[in-house]
Amino acid sequence: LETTGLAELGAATDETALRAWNTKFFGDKGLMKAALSAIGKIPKDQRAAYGQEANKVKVALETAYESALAAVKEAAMMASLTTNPLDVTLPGRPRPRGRSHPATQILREIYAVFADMGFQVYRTREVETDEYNFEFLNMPPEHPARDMWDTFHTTTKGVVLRTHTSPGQIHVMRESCPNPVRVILPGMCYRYEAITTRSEIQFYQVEGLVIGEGVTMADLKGTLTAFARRMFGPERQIRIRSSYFPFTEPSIEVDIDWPKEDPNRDRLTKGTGWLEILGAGMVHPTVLRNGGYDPDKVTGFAFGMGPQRMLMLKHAIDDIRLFWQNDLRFLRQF
Ligand code: FA5
Repeated sequence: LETTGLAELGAATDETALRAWNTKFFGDKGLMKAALSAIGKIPKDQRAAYGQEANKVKVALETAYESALAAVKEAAMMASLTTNPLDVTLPGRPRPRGRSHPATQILREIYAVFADMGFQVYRTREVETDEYNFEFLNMPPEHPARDMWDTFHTTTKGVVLRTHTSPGQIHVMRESCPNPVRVILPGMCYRYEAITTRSEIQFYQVEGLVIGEGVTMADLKGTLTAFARRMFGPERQIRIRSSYFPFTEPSIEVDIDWPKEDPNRDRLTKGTGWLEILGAGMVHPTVLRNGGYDPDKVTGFAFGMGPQRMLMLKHAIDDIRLFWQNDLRFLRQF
């Protein structure tokens, strides 16, 4: 059996032939099994010797089979390597890497600055009722200040796309009252206005709201100054002008000075050297009351900024429409 086995194994030159050989000798109905079970017919005194001999044959054939199989596999691999040579020294193909949108990047920068000052991020809805977008913010239905925000109305009466992030103030107050508040509210806003290089119908705002005992205008000023320094560099000055919003009293607008050495200064600041970045003020007592707070016990400040306009300034981007056009030539620069 050993002689025929080895001879037939030698004749098998590929894996299929080897596997057929294995079935013939070691399969359930194979020759080796038959030879081993034949031990019952051997006279008792010869059985031990027969068994030993049979085992030797089995081991010899098994070992020969394993090495023949390994040799065939090795040969197959070498053949495939020479027909399809693989050059491991070639440089790899670069995988195109995605990146976050510039608007997302500037938002994250803003979150980081405010996080360091202890502000939490709070998200609220983009679809609001007229009450939250206007009335609770001290703008009753016929209030002329509503004209400041050209509004997208929905087919449901009294439901609008928020024109600013300020309605989030009311949500935060109603959830937090009577506790102090220190949050920023980032999100998308919508305005039914003419699209220009500086105005889109859809844009981000970041609202800020702080409420507590003894919160003053000085806190607002300090917070915004610290923010502007971190965002635009430690040399920057901020200028505070008085302004008007129905939901803050007093109200201010904040400009930052633009570096004198920047050749784009005049164009970016319309020749003034200053650039407006946000509106802000002390939360109006009526708004505090609408949020559930007692204006005799607590005060607060709020601000609303346009992160995309800030990014435009930092990088001298001269058209806000580039943000949503998804032109890769623009997006890849950030
Ligand atoms: C407001 O929306 C007030 N809610 C801000 C505020 C909050 C005041 C809290 C007081 C207290 P305003 O309409 O000025 O204000 O918008 C604020 C900022 O949003 C602007 O300075 C600008 O950066 C950005 N912004 C406004 N409209 C557009 C637009 N159409 N496209 C891009 N950015 C815009």
